[in-house]
Amino acid sequence: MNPLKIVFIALGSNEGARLEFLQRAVEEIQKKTGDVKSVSGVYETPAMGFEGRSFLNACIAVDTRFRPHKILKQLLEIEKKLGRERKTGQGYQNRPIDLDIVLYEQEVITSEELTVPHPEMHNRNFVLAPLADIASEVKHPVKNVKINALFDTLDKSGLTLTSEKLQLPKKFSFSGFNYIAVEGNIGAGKTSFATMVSEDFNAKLILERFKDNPFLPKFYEDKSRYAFPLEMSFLADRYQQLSDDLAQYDLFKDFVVSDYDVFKSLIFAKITLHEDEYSLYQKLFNLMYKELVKPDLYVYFYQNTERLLENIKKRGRDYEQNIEADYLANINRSYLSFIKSQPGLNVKIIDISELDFVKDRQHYLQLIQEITG
Ligand code: PH2
Ligand code: MG
Ligand code: MG
Repeated sequence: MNPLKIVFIALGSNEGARLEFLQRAVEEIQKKTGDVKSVSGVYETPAMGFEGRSFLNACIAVDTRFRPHKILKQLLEIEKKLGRERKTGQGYQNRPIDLDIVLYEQEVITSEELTVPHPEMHNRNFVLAPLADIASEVKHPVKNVKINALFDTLDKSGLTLTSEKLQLPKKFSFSGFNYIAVEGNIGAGKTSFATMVSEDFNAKLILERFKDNPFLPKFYEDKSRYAFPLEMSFLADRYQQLSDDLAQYDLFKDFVVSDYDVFKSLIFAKITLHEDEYSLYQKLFNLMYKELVKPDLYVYFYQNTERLLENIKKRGRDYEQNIEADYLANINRSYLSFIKSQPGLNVKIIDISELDFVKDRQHYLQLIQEITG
């Protein structure tokens, strides 16, 4: 999962219902590329560099996890979807929609398909005027000059700010939730998803600290010898982390999302412990469980065994590489029977076996919709 980056995109239209094309492009970018954070005013400018109807131009700022070349591909797809046909032959043509990457953080890219910053941006008032609305203090990474300063140097004849407004797309809302636990099998994608949600929706993130557990690698070597200390130390860690982190209210966050629920301890213990060990374990678990804040939503990601194994291989933790399909299938069954036994828990079981929410933002948004809707 890539970190969030900010990309500035210039929009232009000089054919058909120009404002509508700009607005539809904003909606498509929200779906495909990332969260549209701000929109500029809408400017009218004569077609520059060719004879044609005048343009409406605007710029938007987008939070994205995609790399520039991928975004270029997405923008070309959106242009096509909105009816743009690129005719062969040189020179500029009228177009219902043109979408250009103007800035991607402070990165400088020169490849055959893509140049960032946009090579003409500093000469174009139809780019700099809207860009200055939303990024006046941002520096052009090559010229090393702020956008508003670049704009000041340009001739502004022919440029008019219209009274038209672009709308920010409708956003999903997690209001009404205080604490969401994301659960699922080993390799289901709990951590990626919880992390994305926390970044995109301003939630406090609680991640399981499995890396610190010295018994985990040993356990995979010799299960029956190390299961009890492993399960005990997981329980102690999880109890401590959840009671600390959930009690500590963060004024600046809207809710909490975690990549596990404490019940996970019991589910795994039931599989890995001998019967007598398990009943001892259960006693302790119940004492601790009573004290903990419960999630108001428990999301269970169902993933098929084949893809779990694929994901485990991809993330490449040494000690996980010998996990067997049967063990994963068993864990899944145990989760489902646990869920059935908890009528008081607000659960959403979501089948993610057809989804790739890290690569495909539409899949991600589909999940967000299922969870919040
Ligand atoms: N885009 C061009 C060429 N000329 N002129 C205006 N006014 N607005 C544009 O967006 C524009 C242009 C190439 O993409
Ligand atoms: Mg262009
Ligand atoms: Mg273009």
